[in-house]
Amino acid sequence: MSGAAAAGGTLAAGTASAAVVQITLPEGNEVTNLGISSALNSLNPDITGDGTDDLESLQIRYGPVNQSATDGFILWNLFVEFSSIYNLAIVGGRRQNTTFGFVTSYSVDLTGPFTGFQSTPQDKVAIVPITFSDSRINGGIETTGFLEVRAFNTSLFESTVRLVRLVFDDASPFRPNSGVVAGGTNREWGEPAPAEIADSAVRTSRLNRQVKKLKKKLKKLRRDGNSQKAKKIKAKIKKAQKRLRGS
Ligand SMILES: [Ca+2]
Repeated sequence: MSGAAAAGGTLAAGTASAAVVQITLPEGNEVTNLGISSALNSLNPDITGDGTDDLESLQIRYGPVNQSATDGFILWNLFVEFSSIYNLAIVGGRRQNTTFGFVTSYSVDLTGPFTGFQSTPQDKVAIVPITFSDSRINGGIETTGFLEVRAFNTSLFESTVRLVRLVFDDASPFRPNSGVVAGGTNREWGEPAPAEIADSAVRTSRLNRQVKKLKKKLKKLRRDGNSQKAKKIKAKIKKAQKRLRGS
């Protein structure tokens, strides 16, 4: 990802947990303003994917705004608000100065008021605290997590705001107070933790060794004509193979 990373929300106190996970949002969950009079809006407010909207206060505004009454700047902007608590302005555009005409100027701001204009397109990512409920997450208790948002200028008149991922603690409804970084990656929700994967690998390896050993034993017993014992070993192999398929 190009552009500077900017933390959109401070990681305030919450409950520490090792169970921080993310839901990677499908590609194309974004809105782009097309010039000054329209927008291509594909923002999906159901970020958990259960069919119920999570961003109830989502507001999108676009078009020319009078940035400053005193110097006459006009800005083509895109403004997205995710909740009534955390207002995020994502702005891009070209300025027009009443005295000097058009000025090539870009700006993206994820945290509030404009921080300035640049001569090149801007690209920023931030994490925004949000609250949501989903019956599959924390038993349906209202959970606070972070929504990662990327905002970038696509041209002089167009900017995009893209929802990237939802990060939360799937063992606590409180927002994680560590382990979440704008532009970072967390374990995908629903996927086993590394410890579980390691456990599974150890179990598989042990069962494989067991099967190999039993097969060797079976071969010897058959050679020796001990069919009764061979039958028992064969059953053991079958059992281990069944466990292998399930591991
Ligand atoms: Ca949802």
